[in-house]
Amino acid sequence: MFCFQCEQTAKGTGCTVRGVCGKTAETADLEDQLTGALIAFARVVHDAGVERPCAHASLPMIEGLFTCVTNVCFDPEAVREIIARIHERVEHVAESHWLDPADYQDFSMASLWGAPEDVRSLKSLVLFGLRGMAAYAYHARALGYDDQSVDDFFFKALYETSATDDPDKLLALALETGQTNLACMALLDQANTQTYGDPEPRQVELVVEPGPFIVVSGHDLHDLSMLLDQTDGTGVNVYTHGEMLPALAYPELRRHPQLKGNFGTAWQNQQKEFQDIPAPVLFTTNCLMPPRASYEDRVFTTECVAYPGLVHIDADENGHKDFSAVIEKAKELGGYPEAHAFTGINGGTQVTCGFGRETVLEQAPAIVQAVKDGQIKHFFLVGGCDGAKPGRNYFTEFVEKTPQDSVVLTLACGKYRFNDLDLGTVAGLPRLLDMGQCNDAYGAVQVAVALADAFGCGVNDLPLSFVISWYEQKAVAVLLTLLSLGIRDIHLGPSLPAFTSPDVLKALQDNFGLTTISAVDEDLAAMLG
Ligand code: FSO
Ligand code: SF4
Repeated sequence: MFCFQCEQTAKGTGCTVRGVCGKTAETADLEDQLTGALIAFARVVHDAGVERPCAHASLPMIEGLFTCVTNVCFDPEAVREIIARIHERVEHVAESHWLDPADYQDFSMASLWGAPEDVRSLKSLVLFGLRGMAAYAYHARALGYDDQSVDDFFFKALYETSATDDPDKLLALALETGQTNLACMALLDQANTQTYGDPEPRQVELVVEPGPFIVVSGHDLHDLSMLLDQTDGTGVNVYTHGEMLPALAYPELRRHPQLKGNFGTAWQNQQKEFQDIPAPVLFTTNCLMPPRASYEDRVFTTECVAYPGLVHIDADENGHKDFSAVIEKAKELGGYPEAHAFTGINGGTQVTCGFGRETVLEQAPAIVQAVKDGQIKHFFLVGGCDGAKPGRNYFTEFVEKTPQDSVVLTLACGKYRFNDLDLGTVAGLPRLLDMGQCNDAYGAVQVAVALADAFGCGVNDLPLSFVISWYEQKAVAVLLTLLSLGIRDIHLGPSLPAFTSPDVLKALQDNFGLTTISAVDEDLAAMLG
């Protein structure tokens, strides 16, 4: 096996024996085969002259890419099943366009991993960005939203990665991936807010009430919504975990009184947080870690998430999922006999969420005035993934040290490093504004653009600094989006991706001022200077 797509990759260079994430060599090799099949699929669609692949083609393409995201699928059988579906599609397209299916064998990923360093680096940037974007496209589609230009791009970009080794073309393709991901995140924003309303700010006490409950993790609001419909009136409460926390702010989800609050923190703490939990856990997406024996009988998966031996809940032909096994498990386990209070990473007893795009934009005139009056001097976007490796305390320290006359926007699971801190208020606003999940980077971009418009300048001229923590491929997609918008001087941490070759890194530094985090005080001084 060879895999170097995430931040925790072995020795900072690549997992070759078994994934640090727990992925076996068998599954990793199958995911390579799946990716090779997807490239062959893109090639046959290209050669057949199909300009607009329909939903029968786009859905398996999106599922195939999403399956390969870190901490999604650990189950070789699940990967084999999707490979078989892709092979069927390849044959179907070839035969219906008088092409020979034999010309569309799985592309060899070994040839990509063994390619000259810069080619491998640029192609990886594109491929991993596509995997991240596929997750967002998948969630939007679950709510009935799709965008043909996004769907087309998966095919076009995968085809291009097999057709060219030209570094300039590949760098342009990486930026186009970022641009398309902005459209994809806009689509998901539209899907979420049109279906569940605009998030509204809310304080969440870190307490689990007595009685049976279910913990829901991952990013998929549609799955949570179906579970809420099915738990109505059952006496079973529902708590979010990790990236599902922002769901607590959507009015249409909140109308279910059993959606009580949040349990636990970010994904990498799940093995500790779930070991004694008297409740089942439903994983709607990444980040799943190999479950310990102490709680594996309580973990359920759905969608592309799969792990051998865990109960997987599939949708029926109408898209309906039957969560009764999860609800029964909750009743059987019974929950805590008394209220169970816990704290965030820093000992805090509550967190605030729901500062989505609309809420922050409504405040824009007041924010602009506060900047003009000198009450707010700087904005920081401190967002991205959390992770297990050391070095991530940087983000806690960074936020703690941001000056009182600054605002910190945050999103994605990295916020658990500091979302229980009380940073106080500035100009009547909380200083820490949680904008939502990683895909809500779209909202943060809209806020930045609105501020730039209000001040008649570009985003890079604003007193705004980006401090991004990355772990997996959705963060790669978001980073490419920010770069495609020309946003400069992003600080990325805790380390740079193993898949950026020295030349590619130099190009990103020269063109965008991309840099890695160093010491908090130095970085802050540079940003405020
Ligand atoms: Fe985190 Fe995992 Fe949302 Fe990622 S839960 S690390 S960028 O999947 O997707 O932020
Ligand atoms: Fe290694 Fe990350 Fe790949 Fe898992 S996803 S095999 S940890 S590089």
